[in-house]
Amino acid sequence: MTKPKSTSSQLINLENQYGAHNYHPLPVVLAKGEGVYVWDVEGKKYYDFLSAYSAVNQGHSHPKIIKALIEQAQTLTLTSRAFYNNVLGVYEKYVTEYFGYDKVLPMNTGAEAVETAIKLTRKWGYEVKGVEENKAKIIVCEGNFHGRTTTIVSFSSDPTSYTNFGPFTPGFIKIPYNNIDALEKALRDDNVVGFLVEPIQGEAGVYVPNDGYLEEAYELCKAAGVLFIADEVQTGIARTGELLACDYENVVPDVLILGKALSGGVYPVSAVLANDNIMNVIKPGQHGSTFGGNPIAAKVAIAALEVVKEENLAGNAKVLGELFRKEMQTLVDQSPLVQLVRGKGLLNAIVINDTEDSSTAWDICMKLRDNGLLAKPTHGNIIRFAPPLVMNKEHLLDCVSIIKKTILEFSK
Ligand code: IF1
Repeated sequence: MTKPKSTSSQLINLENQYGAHNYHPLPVVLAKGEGVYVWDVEGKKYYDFLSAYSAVNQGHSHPKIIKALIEQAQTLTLTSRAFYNNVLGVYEKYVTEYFGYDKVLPMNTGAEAVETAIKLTRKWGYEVKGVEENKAKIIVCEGNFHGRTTTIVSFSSDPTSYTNFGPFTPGFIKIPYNNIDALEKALRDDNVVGFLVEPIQGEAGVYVPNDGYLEEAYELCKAAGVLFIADEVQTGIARTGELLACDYENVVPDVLILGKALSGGVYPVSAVLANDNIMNVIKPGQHGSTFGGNPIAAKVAIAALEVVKEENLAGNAKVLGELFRKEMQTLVDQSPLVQLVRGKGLLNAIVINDTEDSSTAWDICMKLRDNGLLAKPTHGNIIRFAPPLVMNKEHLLDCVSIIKKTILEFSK
């Protein structure tokens, strides 16, 4: 007699009892994913409108990426970097040519890649720019989200991210996002070695900066001899309608940080890309990680990046994103609940007309779940909408009608 399948509530109880309570998930228990769809343990089907925070841009369990994963897993999973292997160099050539850089330093998670970029920039500051040792500073923006390590939360402006995790790492200057004057002032400090910025602030609520902000910031950094470090972990890999969000302003970051959809959500893969004059400050034994650049990660990332091009995911995200925002704008016009819609490509958000601490956004997401669409609020009253980029127009319009129906029928 086969064991009866666990129910959603039984599985939720397991996580509550045995798992750290470091998340507050929407109460839905997923058991299967394919393309734009996910299914819960009871077999109910949903549109995934979060894409694991833009990690499954290529859709859940994309067959080409899964095939690469299985084949490499059956061959050679991990060598460590103590030895060479027959996959890493091939991947390094592929990914550096794909994004137009001399070199890549492969890591696993986005936060590791951000930490790598910070260490690389500091070391460049001391050994190339000539800043006095331990005096290097990196400019960051209010409202940033770059991961959850102790150093990264040291420069967070979100108390939920940093409270009681001190003492904090020094050497960071916080300025307002999307404010060129503030950046220009901060760059007057000769100890500044880098400016770390999200081209669109995801977690802060999909804040799209003014047109030209990235380009002006880049030019100011260049004039000040400061590295422009773009965190494209969430905005990269075609999410915003271009391969990179920086492409909208022809900004080529000195240091490019990638993660999430670099693997199509199949395996933890992240990367830092830079040219030789920067990357060559790292010498053998000075940085690395057990799994960084492992054969599975390398093969999976090649497949994931091939899918982006073969299926024109950036072009699709651009067209469907414009359609989505146009449709959401009609909702803004019709419903007092929705203040505005903003975003680029298929990274969008609606701002709910209620106080930051209200449960309205959450309650709406619960109704969206009941109506077959999964999304989750970011801060307070902002709901992020980020479906897989393999979505087609029919899927999108179906999702638009679910969102409209849910919002127009919603009552507190
Ligand atoms: C969580 C947020 C999104 C990122 C950017 C680096 C990282 C992230 C721009 C670190 C990660 C994830 C982390 C995840 C939820 C999600 C998130 F809500 F936390 F802020 F997407 F907005 N740079 N973002 O967005 O990458 O180490 O996670 O691989 O921690 O809850 P990671």
